Amino acid sequence: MTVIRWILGRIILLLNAIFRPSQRKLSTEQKAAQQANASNLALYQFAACPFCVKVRRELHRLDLELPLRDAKNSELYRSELEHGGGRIKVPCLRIDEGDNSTWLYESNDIIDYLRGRFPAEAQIAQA
Ligand SMILES: N[C@@H](CCC(=O)N[C@@H](CS)C(=O)NCC(=O)O)C(=O)O
Repeated sequence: MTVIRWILGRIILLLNAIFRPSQRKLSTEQKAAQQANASNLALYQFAACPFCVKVRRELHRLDLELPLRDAKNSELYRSELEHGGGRIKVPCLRIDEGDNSTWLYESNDIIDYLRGRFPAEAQIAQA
């Protein structure tokens, strides 16, 4: 079962690398503004988890770079996820606001949140 899961994970990574989604075009200023706006976000994830791949593909589409925290291989990030979010399940988007953190689970909810926070129109308006 572990071997099958490993093989499936590699296939997912390979397909993801071959079929990259198209990326929106941001100017240097737009990209810098977007990155500054995203400075309180981090994605806890596993490299070969299909739901994490789905979220990373959305990040690519949005041309948004977030810290990717490997909760499978890093004891620190696994522990942060477990104690901060309440369970080890990925993907999970950590949203820091002051001393508080919101831990957003579910790939579809994360994608909806990112699309709402980084809409194309807002990028153009900031230009
Ligand atoms: N419905 C969830 C499914 C997430 C899910 O099942 N993630 C798996 C990895 S692919 C997980 O975290 N499993 C817990 C574990 O392996 O410890 C989503 O869309 O995010």
